[in-house]
Amino acid sequence: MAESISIIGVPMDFGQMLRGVDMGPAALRYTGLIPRLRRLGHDVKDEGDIPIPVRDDPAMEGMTDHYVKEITRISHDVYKIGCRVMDQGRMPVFLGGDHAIAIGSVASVAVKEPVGLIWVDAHADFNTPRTSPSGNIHGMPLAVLTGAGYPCLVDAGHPGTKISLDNVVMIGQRDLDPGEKKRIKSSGITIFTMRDIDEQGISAIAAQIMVQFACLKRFHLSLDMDALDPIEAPGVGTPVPGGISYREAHLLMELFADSGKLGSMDLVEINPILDVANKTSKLAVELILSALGKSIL
Ligand code: B3U
Ligand code: MN
Ligand code: MN
Repeated sequence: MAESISIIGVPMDFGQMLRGVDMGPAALRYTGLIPRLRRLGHDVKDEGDIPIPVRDDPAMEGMTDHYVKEITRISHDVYKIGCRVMDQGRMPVFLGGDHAIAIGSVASVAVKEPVGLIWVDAHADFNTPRTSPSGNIHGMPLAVLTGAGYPCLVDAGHPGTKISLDNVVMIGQRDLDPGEKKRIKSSGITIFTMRDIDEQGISAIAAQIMVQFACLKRFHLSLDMDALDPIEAPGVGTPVPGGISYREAHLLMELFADSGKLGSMDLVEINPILDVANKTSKLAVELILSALGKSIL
């Protein structure tokens, strides 16, 4: 189905320590995301990039608190533009940036009605400041969205929890921190780790998710490119071996498209400096196209 899509670049790199992930939106545009979506028949509007301070700007000096204040402010900006796009009846596609951009993006798509959230990632991003070994905020957005962690981040956009734990599904995890594991187990959140993918297959998992989301009108896909195997997606800051294959990822996107319920998405964590001949951006664009209706036949 032809969609009205708005592309929102969020070149934010404050959620982790490596520079380069701020170039993600540029790499995705360079790879032809927008003309290729138009060729699929979609009406695409490019909202450009949200202004983000540069990290080596002298004004940023002394910010040693993992940039919590900056990320809070940027989350408000992401939230505002996401809300505007939703009010226009368009589908927002947020281009990161690191995964902390999801604090604002997911908040904006879940304002009017409950939505499902599918978190495709090698990690769970379910740390709080207490459980995080790194302190990096990109390891925390799913915790924040479900109401745990820094209060200023939990309250970004509008006060309080944005998504109920019952409406969240994680896929592709293979690198969890000890405290994060405990939080996952006690939360009862639905998680399909790499072991589950190996045992059950990606299509059986997609079918289970659609049963879980049967009462919801739409879902948001938050796709961290490190969910993929680093052989396919080397341009990420924290690669973890044993990831989702090229074919599994495409099938998952095609099944999401078939569901007719994909309402919005994030594509995050591409670091073009670490990439090999733009391989990760090329794959990311292909996956976005598959999620938005490109089919083999
Ligand atoms: N769980 C670790 C590592 C990590 C999370 N997200 C990414 N890496 N990309 C942490 O720092 O919280
Ligand atoms: Mn992530
Ligand atoms: Mn990750």
